[in-house]
Amino acid sequence: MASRAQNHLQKPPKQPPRILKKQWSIDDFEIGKPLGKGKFGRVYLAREIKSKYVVALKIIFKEQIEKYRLHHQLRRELEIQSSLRHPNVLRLFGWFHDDERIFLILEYAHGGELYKELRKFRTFSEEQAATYIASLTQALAYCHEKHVIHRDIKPENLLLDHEGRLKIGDFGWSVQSRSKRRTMCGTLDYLAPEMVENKAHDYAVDNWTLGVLCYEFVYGMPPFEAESQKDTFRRIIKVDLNFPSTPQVSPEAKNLISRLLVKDSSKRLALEKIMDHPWIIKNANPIGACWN
Ligand code: AK6
Repeated sequence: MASRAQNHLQKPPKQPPRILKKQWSIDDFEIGKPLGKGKFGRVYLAREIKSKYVVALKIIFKEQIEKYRLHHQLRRELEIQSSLRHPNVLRLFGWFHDDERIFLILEYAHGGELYKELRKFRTFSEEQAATYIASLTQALAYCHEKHVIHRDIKPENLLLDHEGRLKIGDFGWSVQSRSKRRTMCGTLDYLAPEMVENKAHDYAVDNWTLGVLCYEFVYGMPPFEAESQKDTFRRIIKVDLNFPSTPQVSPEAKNLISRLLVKDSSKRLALEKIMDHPWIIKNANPIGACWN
């Protein structure tokens, strides 16, 4: 008893919180099952041994980064991303490296990839679609405020947490998306006309992509899908938008889509206005989670 009282009187040793001091290493983690292959590396389920905290650990080979001379860009992007804190933006908790590899400590989204859900159910209900669009809108408004733009917000990059909340799980870097555009088919689908035409672009590219996603969530396919890249390109720059008669979609949803898929980027509905749109007000779950 006496010793405890004495301890109580002792000044606690001045020590910065563990999280700030900590230099992570691979030995701090137990590695689990692979979660997938991303650009420049693989992602594994992992657990920080001491705290038992479950994370996603992305392993990037330095050789790859050096080959594409991405070292400075990667560093800068990681600094920015680790400062982002939003319930709908996947967290980057930190990073460390050894001789050959760079490790990113990422938030683990237990619900997995949104596009798998979309493929499974083909379409989402308007309530679910509006909830995802509202979550995305808020995440993007936050990112724009922090001057982070051109997020690669196609369904493959959207994750769901254990409560069904949407998380933007990936980030579109200019270098990344340029190389992707050359090597991957179908990625044109989500790009704004000014981007496919290689013109100057700004925050409004994300508003276009919201329109594309909203369409895909309710119709089950992106609006400008075509046999070839060339045809998709043509349909995007013409804004060749049509609404099939099935599945049946409310006029309010079509209205929102039409106000986002506008060629003139300055005339696209602003993010704040999306949150006030009747379709969002009527359908979105304000908690931002969907329990099916
Ligand atoms: C997968 C899941 C979680 C997580 C904040 C690399 C880079 C050159 C990121 C990145 C930050 C940076 C990078 C990637 C991500 C992801 C899926 C998302 O690689 N940067 C090389 C330049 C830049 O996020 N994000 O990779 S990994 C995760 C799954 C699968 C199921 N549940 N939860």
